[in-house]
Amino acid sequence: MTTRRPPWVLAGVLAGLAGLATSYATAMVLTIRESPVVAVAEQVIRLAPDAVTEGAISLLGTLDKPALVIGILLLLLSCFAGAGALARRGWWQPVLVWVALGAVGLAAVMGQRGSAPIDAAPVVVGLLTWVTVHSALTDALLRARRRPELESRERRVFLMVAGAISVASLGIAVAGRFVGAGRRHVEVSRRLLRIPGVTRRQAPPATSLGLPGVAPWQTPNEDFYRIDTTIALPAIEPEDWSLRIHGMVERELTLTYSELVARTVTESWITLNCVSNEVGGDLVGNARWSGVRIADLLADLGVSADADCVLQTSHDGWTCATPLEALTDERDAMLAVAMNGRPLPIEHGFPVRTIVPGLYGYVSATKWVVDLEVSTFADSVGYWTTRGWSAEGPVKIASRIDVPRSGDEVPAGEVTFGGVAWHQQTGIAAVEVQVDGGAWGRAELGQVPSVDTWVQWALTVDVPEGDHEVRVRAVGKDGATQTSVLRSPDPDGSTGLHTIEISASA
Ligand SMILES: Nc1nc2c(c(=O)[nH]1)N[C@H]1C(S)=C(S)[C@@H](COP(=O)(O)O)O[C@H]1N2
Ligand SMILES: [Mo]
Repeated sequence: MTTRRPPWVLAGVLAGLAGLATSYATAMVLTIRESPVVAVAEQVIRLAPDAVTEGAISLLGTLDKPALVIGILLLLLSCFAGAGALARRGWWQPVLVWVALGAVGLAAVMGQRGSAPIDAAPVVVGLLTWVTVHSALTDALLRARRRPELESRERRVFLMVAGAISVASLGIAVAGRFVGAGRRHVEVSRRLLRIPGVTRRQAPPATSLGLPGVAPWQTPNEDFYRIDTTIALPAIEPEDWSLRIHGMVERELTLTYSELVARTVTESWITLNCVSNEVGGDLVGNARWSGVRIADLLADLGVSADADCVLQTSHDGWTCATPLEALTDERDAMLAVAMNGRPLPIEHGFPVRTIVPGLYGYVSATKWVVDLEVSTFADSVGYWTTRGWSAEGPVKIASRIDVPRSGDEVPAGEVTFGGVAWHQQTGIAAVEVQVDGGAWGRAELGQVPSVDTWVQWALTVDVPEGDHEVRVRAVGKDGATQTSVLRSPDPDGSTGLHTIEISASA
């Protein structure tokens, strides 16, 4: 056994399969994605030249994708076996194989559209399992090599451990599939859902300035930023969802999903942003939200005159306290059921979330919302307000330069700068750009349907050769100019002007 190769190869293969099993189980339980192996297959399809994909399709018909996955699995098996064989020469020998496969896996999962940090978990868990099991098994083999007199005992140990690992891996993979089945089923329900009153496609009622590199006015769902405190996304079937509205009201109300969508559905373009966004950051997006106005719901319930907030609770236990006024005034604060014409993506709160124009998400935009308690700020604290963030979170005026990027080299002469600016509930009157502390130039603005969305801006400036510092500021429709005072996001949103450095060459 000590000199023969097969046990080493077997150890490598079993360890790799154990890693595949935990990786698959992690993907099923924690994400709404397929396993990393499928992610790699998708990247291969994406990166392969069209001729190759077309050739594969004509050769294999609709079997091209399963065939690709099987091919990747066979390649993985040979890597596992190779790592095992390498370990015979020294425990560190397989390290390169681990690093290489880990890197490919991570690149594939993080390169998926709309990937989130959690999508790395299956690769990390799988890799750790592989390395740990591999080391445990090859350890037994190394011991047998050192003590030939114990060989038959070590072999028994090896075989027992190997058998146990095989059974455990299979169990983990099956259990993962089982636990994740709920979320997968919700994803199917979501795709099949048609909500009356939700327009599938609608041209953005805004003019795009058409400057490449500037954030598109409408943020696609897959590119919309994501903030959540939960690890496993809530999986809620629409028919299992209900919302209780209670507290300081004369009449309580419990709404089912079908009762909710039977009401009048309002559609509104609203820019949502996160209080944690740094100056120039991208925790902001603009979408068309469809839902039921909260003001209309509350109007029938007899809200007490002493109430000043609504404590919102999500299915995952997240909470926030929202000013009652923002939920009852003219703005389109809503229980949203669709985003850009599609049922809410699970990660954005399916089946129902709150959207309140003009407030940061942490005090208003409850995903997977299940409970609204009319109350007072004196009696309510939300998740983030117990962690040092301010109780009130009105959105601050902000502007961002998207092109050129900081650090870019541009040809000297006419340079077109462009980006976005927002001040929900107030609106943007002007955007101004300044080069090297000179005079502020007024940018052209795109047309927008309301004060609740961001505005694209563009300005062409003559830039001489050399290094330059460029800043942007917005002026609100209330006449107030964005402050240049730099403040960190904590406790109620960052301030300061987005500044980039570029160098212009002849
Ligand atoms: N249930 C739940 N809702 C939540 C959060 C959360 O962590 N859990 N994060 C909030 C924060 S801080 C923001 S900025 C927005 C982000 O919404 P998005 O992930 O759809 O962009 O959701 C809000 N709603
Ligand atoms: Mo946020």
